[in-house]
Order: sequence, then C-alpha cells, then structure tokens
Amino acid sequence: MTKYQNILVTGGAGFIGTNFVRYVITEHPDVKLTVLDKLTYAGNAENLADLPDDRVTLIVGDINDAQLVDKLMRETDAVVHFAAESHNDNSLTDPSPFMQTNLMGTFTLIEAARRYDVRFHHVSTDEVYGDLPLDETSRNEKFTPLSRYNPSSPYSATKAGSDLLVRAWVRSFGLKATISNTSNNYGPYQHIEKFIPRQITNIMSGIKPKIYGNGRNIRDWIHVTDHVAGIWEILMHGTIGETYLLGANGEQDNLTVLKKILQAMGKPVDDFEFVKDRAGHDLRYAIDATRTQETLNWQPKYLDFDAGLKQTIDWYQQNQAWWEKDKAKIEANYAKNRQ
Ligand code: NAD
Ligand code: TDX
Repeated sequence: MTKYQNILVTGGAGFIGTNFVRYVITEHPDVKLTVLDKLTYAGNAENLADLPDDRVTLIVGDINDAQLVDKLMRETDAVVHFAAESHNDNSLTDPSPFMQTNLMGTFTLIEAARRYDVRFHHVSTDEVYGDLPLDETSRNEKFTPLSRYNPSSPYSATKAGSDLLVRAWVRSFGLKATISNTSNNYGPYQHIEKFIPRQITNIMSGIKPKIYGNGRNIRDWIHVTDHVAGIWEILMHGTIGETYLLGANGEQDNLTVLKKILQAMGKPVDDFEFVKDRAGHDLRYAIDATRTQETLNWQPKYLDFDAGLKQTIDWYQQNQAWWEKDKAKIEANYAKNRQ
C-alpha cells in the first residue's frame, strides 16, 4: 500500500504538475489526488479532463485562500507544492504576482501543513543558486545542495525566499518537509511562453525563432518525466529537512538547442533571429545530482536529449488545438514587453 493515499497537488494543472498527476495516476493505482489550481494563464483544466474523476479532483482556487487551504489540508496525507508564477520574463515585467503566489502562497500552505502535521514537498528550481560562469576553466563547477543562494531575477528571488521559509518551518516548527531544486524541464504540456515550446510553435506558425543575446547561455535540460519520478521518490523515501537536487547532466547552449529544433523540423539551421538579451540573464546552470542518486533510488532515464526533443516536437504537432488559441496573445506580450 502506498504510504500516502490522499495527496494534495498545488499547481497540478500547469506543466510539471500535470505530468506529475498523470504519472501518479498511471503508476500508483491506490492513490487519490486533489489538485488545487487557480488556473492562471499557465494552468489548463483540459490537461486533467480525461483522468478518472474518482481519483483526481480539481479544485479551482488560490493557494493564498487560507480558509480553502485549511479545509483541504485537513483531508490530505501529503502535499506536493508546484503552484507558482514560473516565468522569468514575466517577473521582469511585473514582479507582484510572484511575491504573492511564490512567497505568500507558500507561507499560507506551510502554516496549514504544520497545523495538521501534514507531509510537505516543496518543488523548487536550481535558479535559487544564481548562475555559473561560462568560461572553460569553470566547466567542472556545478550546483550542489551546499551552493550559496544567489538569485538573479524576481522569479528566482521569490523561489529562493520560499525555499528559506520551508527550511525555517522545518527547523522551528518541525514541519515534515523536503525540497527539490531541479534544472530546466522540457516535455509535453509546457506553456508556449517557455524557450523550447515557443520555438517549436513559432516554426509551426511561420514566425522566426528568437534567441536572446548571443545564444551562448547554457541550460541543464531534464525531461519532465524524470523530474516527476524524482519528486515521487523524495516524497516516499526522502529524509525530512533534506534538499535534493534533480538533474540529468543535460547541459546545452541555447543556440545548439534551437538548431536541433530547426533541423528536426526540416528548416535551415540559420532560420532564426537574435533579439535583445534578457535583463540579468543567467549564464549557465548545471546540477550535480550525485547526492540524490547516492541516497535515493532515482536515476534519470531520458538521457537521449535529441530523442526527447523529437518526442516533444511531435506532441506540439499532434496537439495544435492545445496551444494555438494562446499563441497570438503570448507573442503580442513578448513584442510589447521586450522592446
Ligand atoms: P507553470 O507555470 O506551467 O504552472 C504553474 C501552475 O500553478 C499553473 O497551473 C497555475 O495556474 C498555478 N498557479 C499559479 N498561481 C497559483 C495560485 N496562486 N494558486 C493556485 N495555483 C496557482 O509552472 P511549471 O513549469 O509547471 O513549474 C511548476 C513548479 O516547478 C514551480 O514551482 C517552478 O518554480 C518549479 N520548477 C520549474 C522548472 C521548469 O523548468 N519549468 C524547473 C524547476 C522547478
Ligand atoms: O524566446 C526565448 N529565447 C531565448 O533565447 C526564450 C523564451 C528564452 N530564451 C532563453 C533564455 C534562457 O537562457 O532560453 C533559455 C531558457 O529560457 P526559459 O524557457 O524562459 O527558462 P529559464 O529562464 O531558464 O527558466 C526555466 O528553468 C528554471 C523555467 O522557466 C523556470 O520556471 C525554472 O525554474
């Protein structure tokens, strides 16, 4: 029997949350999930619509709604907390929802979790550690659970703040929490504002892909299925108070990723344009997941990035209705906010 039978998933209608819900429904038949999601521009109820309603319940609501959170917490054995404002570019245009959801929302949840002594897993990012240099001599440097917090953007600063709140609640109140910090995810259901799906859907829409700055910035890609499998393992077997790093040694610079997308979609590899760089643009992320792999039974399985990318391209091609209605608006926002 699974250790936790009723799990509350915040942000379960977003990219990673959806993949987590779908993973648990397939892999763990005795578990029931309640999704608490505000359905912001990034959440989509359709992502969960085909799942059995005796196992998945979607509650449309805000993690800042203390009364609602209190009620749901009383009925749950564990929480996996994905809900967040998640896009760096948006945080540069208007940081306020990031403060509200990422900081105050996390505060509301952990207060309720400690009230009812509920197991809590906090999903976070490697961006809390800032960035690593790009020069060759620093190439062996990677983030570890001991790396210094040094966030660059309003998004990553609010995620860093939320991690520190969870750590303090563990130490001061005995909250039964774990944290995971993970590198850039890719795969199905990712919002088309993000780099990989934006470029795939640009190409499909006849828009030139856009590279920020010189395209040399490096991201450490992990397939979303490997991420959600890692979260499950931490929830079941992690040590309370621990921070786990999840990554798949998937470092690539943005230009290389874009050229792979262009090539896989049958376009000339130079059919894109350079645009203004992102303010404060982090140079390089790289995760050292050794300690996680030594202490838990988790290994990334999607180690062939090109195959994972091809599968992701196929998904956007087969699910055009899922993203098409948002495309013009997202591109109009980019055009307006990145002048
Ligand atoms: P996403 O933006 O696709 O989804 C976020 C979800 O949270 C949406 O469904 C949205 O409706 C919901 N939400 C937002 N504000 C809410 C609120 N106030 N109350 C309830 N629901 C709310 O994000 P994602 O990429 O799936 O990221 C999920 C989590 O994983 C985030 O905490 C993010 O920081 C973290 N993370 C993401 C990545 C990545 O590469 N995408 C990597 C590491 C960590
Ligand atoms: O059009 C683009 N062109 C471009 O060159 C976009 C949207 C992005 N980029 C660059 C910026 C980054 O170097 O691509 C890289 C990836 O960009 P994003 O998809 O915006 O991701 P990033 O800023 O790296 O953050 C992501 O990973 C960590 C997620 O959005 C975060 O939620 C997660 O915490």
